[in-house]
Amino acid sequence: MFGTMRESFTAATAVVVMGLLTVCSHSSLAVAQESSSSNAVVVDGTSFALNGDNVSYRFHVDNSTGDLVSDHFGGSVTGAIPSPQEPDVNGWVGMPGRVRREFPDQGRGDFRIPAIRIRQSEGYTVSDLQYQSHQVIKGKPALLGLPATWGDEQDVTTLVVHLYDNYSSVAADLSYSVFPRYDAIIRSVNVTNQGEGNITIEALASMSVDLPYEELDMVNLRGDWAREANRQRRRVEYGIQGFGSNTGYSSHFHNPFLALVHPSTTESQGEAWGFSLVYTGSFSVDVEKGSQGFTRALLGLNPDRLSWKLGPGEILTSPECVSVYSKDGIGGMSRSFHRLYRNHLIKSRFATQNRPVLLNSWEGVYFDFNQSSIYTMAEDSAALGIQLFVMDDGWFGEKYPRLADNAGLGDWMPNPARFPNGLEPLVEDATNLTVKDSSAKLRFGIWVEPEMVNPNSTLYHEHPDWVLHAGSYPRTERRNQLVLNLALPEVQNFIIDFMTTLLRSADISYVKWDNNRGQHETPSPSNDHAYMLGLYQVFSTLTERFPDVLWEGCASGGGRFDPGMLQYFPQIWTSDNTDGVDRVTIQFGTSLAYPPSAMGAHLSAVPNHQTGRTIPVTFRGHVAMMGGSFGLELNPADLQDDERESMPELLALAEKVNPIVLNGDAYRLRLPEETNWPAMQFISEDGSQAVLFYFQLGPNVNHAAPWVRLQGLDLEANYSVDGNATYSGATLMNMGLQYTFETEYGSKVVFLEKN
Ligand SMILES: *[C@@H]1O[C@H](CO)[C@@H](O)[C@H](O)[C@H]1NC(C)=O
Ligand SMILES: *[C@@H]1O[C@H](CO)[C@@H](O)[C@H](O)[C@H]1NC(C)=O
Ligand SMILES: *[C@@H]1O[C@H](CO)[C@@H](O)[C@H](O)[C@H]1NC(C)=O
Ligand SMILES: *[C@@H]1O[C@H](CO)[C@@H](O)[C@H](O)[C@H]1NC(C)=O
Ligand SMILES: *[C@@H]1O[C@H](CO)[C@@H](O)[C@H](O)[C@H]1NC(C)=O
Ligand SMILES: *[C@@H]1O[C@H](CO)[C@@H](O)[C@H](O)[C@H]1NC(C)=O
Ligand SMILES: *[C@@H]1O[C@H](CO)[C@@H](O)[C@H](O)[C@H]1NC(C)=O
Ligand SMILES: *[C@@H]1O[C@H](CO)[C@@H](O)[C@H](O)[C@H]1NC(C)=O
Ligand SMILES: *[C@@H]1O[C@H](CO)[C@@H](O)[C@H](O)[C@H]1NC(C)=O
Ligand SMILES: CC(=O)N[C@H]1CO[C@H](CO)[C@@H](O)[C@@H]1O
Repeated sequence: MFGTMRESFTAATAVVVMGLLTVCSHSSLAVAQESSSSNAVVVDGTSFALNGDNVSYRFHVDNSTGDLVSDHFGGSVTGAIPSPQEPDVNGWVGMPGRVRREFPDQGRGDFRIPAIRIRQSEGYTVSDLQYQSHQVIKGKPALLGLPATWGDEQDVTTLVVHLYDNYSSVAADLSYSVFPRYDAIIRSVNVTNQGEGNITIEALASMSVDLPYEELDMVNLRGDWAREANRQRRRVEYGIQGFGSNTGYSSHFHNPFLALVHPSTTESQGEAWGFSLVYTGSFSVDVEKGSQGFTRALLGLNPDRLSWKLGPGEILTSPECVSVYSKDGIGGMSRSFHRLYRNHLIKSRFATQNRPVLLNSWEGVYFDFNQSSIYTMAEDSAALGIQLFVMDDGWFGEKYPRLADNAGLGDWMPNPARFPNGLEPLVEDATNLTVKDSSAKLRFGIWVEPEMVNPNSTLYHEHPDWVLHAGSYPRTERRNQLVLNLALPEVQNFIIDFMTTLLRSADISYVKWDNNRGQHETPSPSNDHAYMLGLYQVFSTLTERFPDVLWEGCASGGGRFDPGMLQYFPQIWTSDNTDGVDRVTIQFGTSLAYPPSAMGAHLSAVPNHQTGRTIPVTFRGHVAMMGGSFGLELNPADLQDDERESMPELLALAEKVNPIVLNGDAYRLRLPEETNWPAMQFISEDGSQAVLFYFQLGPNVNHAAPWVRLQGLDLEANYSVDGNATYSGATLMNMGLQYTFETEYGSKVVFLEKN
C-alpha cells in the first residue's frame, strides 16, 4: 500500500517544503521523500510510517476518537499492516487505556502515566488532544532555544502532527524527525494555549512509547560523584519504575538515557530500543508495565520540577528525545547514538577532529600556584610533548582571591597578587613555547565555573538577588557556593560579557566550563527549565562567538554528561575519578549513549588522589586513550622515573589511536562488570584499521590466559596484527587472540591493519 503511491507525491512534497501545506484529516494524499531517504516519511490517509534503513515506526489516527494510536516501533515492516484487534472493554479500564497511544493525555480512562498533564484554567486536568492535520518537511527545523540534532534534506525528514483539544483550545504539535541512515527517530512536542484562560503544564514528556511486549529489561546509568555511569539492568515489572533528576541538572545520579531490551539481548545480539533525552536539566524517565501488558516508556521534563504557566498564545516546547533501534544488541544501539551524535548533534568544528594532548593543572598543583610557577608547569609540559596546557581553578579573584574553594567565584578578573599584569604576559610566554618534537607552539586553556558564586565575593555583595533563593529561606551552600539564577537575563548577560572579555584578553584556545553543585531553594519548580533555557542561550551565544575555542564541559566530573551539553561542548570531563580501573567502568558505561570521542580522560599521578590506588602508568595511559580527549592530570615536575620513561611512547601511542577513537565504531567486547578482562575495540570509519584495548584488572593466578574475540571486522579480509602475524577477519572474530599478562593491572593496545 505504501509503495504504490509514490508517483503522485512529488508535487505535494514541493509545496510542503515551502512550509505551506497542511494536509487535512481524511485526505488521501500521501507524501514521501525522494533520494536515498525516499521513503523516510510515508503518509497514507491518516496512517504514518517513519522508515529508517532498518527501523520502522508507525502509527495512525483512530477515526472514531481522533486519538493517535501506535502501531509499531522496531525492525522494518513494509506495506500494509494488520489492524489492531478491537479490545473488549470490561472492567475499569476504558478504551484509551487498552490501546497503544502515541501521546497519552490524561483523564479519559487511561490510568497509565500520561505524557502530558494540563491543569486547565478551571482546575481540572482532563484533556482530549485529537488529530487535526499534519505536514511533512524535508530536513529538520531548529528547536527554538533548545539543543537539537540537525541535518539537511538528505539526512533527515520531519513529520509534524497537529493535535487540538477542542474543549480547552490547547494545541499540541508532535514533531518526528527520521535520520534513516542512523535508524533514529527524534521527537519533541510543542504545546500552545490557544484559549483565553491561563493554563499550567504540569507534565510534558518528549517521548512516549507503548511497546506491545510484556517481557522487557531496562538498562540505565546510575552513580554519584566520582563513580558515574554504572550500568544497571533490571526486569521491567508491573507498575511504574523510573529514575531522573531533580537537581536542576542532568546529574551524576542518573543519566537521561534509557534502553529497553529483550531479556535475551546481549551486547552484540538481540533487540534494543535506546532513548536519549537532549537536555541538561531536571528530567524524568518512567517505565510502566500496565494491567493490559503493554510497556510504556516516557522521557521528558521532570513533572516534580514543572508547573509551567501558559498564558493565551504562549508556547512550551519540550526538549527532544532521540530514539534508536537495533537488532545488534546494546552495542548496536550505542553505535547508532555515537554516529548520530558525532555527525548531527555536536556543533563544534572539533567534533571529528584530532584533539590536542593536554595537561590540566588541577591535580598537579590544585590552588597552589603563581605566574612563575604555572609558567614553569607549562614549560615542563611543552618539553614533554604536551600540546595544550590548561590552567585550572585558582587564577582569579581580586578583593576575594581564589586561594581555596571558599572565595572568589563570580569575580572573574585575574588575581593581581598572582598575575600583576593580567593573564596576557603568561599566555604570551606559554604560547611561545615549542612543543617537543614538533614545530607547533603550546596552546593555552583556562578553567571557569560561570554559573556559580561564593558568598565571599564582590559579585555576591553587589548582586545578592542574582542567586537562586526562595524568599527568606536560608541559602544553603555546597562547597561554599551558591548558584546564579541563569533564568535572569541580567545573569546571562553578565556571563556572556565576562567570558567575552576573558577570551579576548589573551590567546586562550580552550575553556573548561565547570559546575560544582546542584540547585536548592529555587524560586519555583519551573525555574529549573527557565534556568536551562537561559543556560542554552549563554552557551549558544558564546560558542558561536568563539568557534575556534575548544570547549570542554564538566560538572564535578560527569554531572552533566548529556546530549544537551554535547550540542555546544565537543568533549566533557567524564569523571573526577581518574583511577585507571574505576575509569574502565565509568568510560564503558558512558559509552552506552555517548561517543568515546566526547570523553575527556586523563592519566594522573599515583597513588590516585581519589582512590589511593597505585596502578602502572601504562595501564593508566591505555585507559585514558580510549577517550577522544587524552591528557595528563599531574605536575610534570613530580613525574616518577617509570612515568617519565614511558611518557614519549604513551604520548605517541595516544596520537596514533586518537583518529580511530574519534571517528571509529566502538565495540565493548567484554564488560568490566562481568570479567577480569574487559576489552574495547574501535574500527576506523573506512574499516581499514582497528585498535583493541585489552585489560587484566586483578591477578590471574593458576588460570589460563583467556581469548578475546573481535567484532565488526570484514570476515573475508586479512588483517595484520601489530605488524606481525596476519589473520583473516573470520579467524579474529570467531577464534580470537590470546594475550598473557604477568600481574594485575595488565593492559595491551593492539593495532590491526586491513591488508
Ligand atoms: C480514517 O479516515 C481516513 C480518511 O477518510 C482514511 O484514509 C483512513 O483509512 C481511515 N483510517 C481507519 C483506520 O479507518
Ligand atoms: C514549536 O514552537 C517553536 C516556538 O514557536 C517553533 O520554533 C517550532 O517550530 C515549533 N515546532 C513545531 C513542530 O511546531
Ligand atoms: C468544537 O467545539 C465547538 C463548541 O465549543 C463545537 O461547535 C464544534 O462542533 C466542536 N468541533 C469539534 C470538531 O468537535
Ligand atoms: C492570566 O494570568 C495573568 C498574569 O498572571 C493575569 O494578568 C490574567 O488576569 C490571567 N488571566 C485570566 C483569564 O485569569
Ligand atoms: C611563586 O611560587 C613559587 C613556588 O611556590 C615560589 O618559589 C615563588 O617565590 C613564587 N613567586 C612569587 C613572585 O610569588
Ligand atoms: C573569604 O575568603 C578569604 C580569602 O579570600 C578567606 O580568608 C576567608 O576565610 C573567607 N571567608 C569565608 C567565610 O569563607
Ligand atoms: C618567542 O620565543 C623565541 C625563542 O624561542 C624568542 O626569540 C622570541 O623573542 C619569543 N617571542 C616573544 C614574543 O616572547
Ligand atoms: C587472505 O590470506 C589468504 C592466505 O594468505 C589468501 O589466500 C587470501 O586470498 C587472502 N584474502 C584476501 C581478501 O586478501
Ligand atoms: C611481534 O612478535 C614478536 C614475536 O612474537 C614480539 O616479540 C613482538 O613484540 C611483536 N611485535 C609487536 C609490535 O607486537
Ligand atoms: C542488520 C540489517 O538488517 N542491516 C540492514 C540495514 O539496512 C541496510 C540497507 O537497507 C541493509 O543493507 C542491511 O543489511
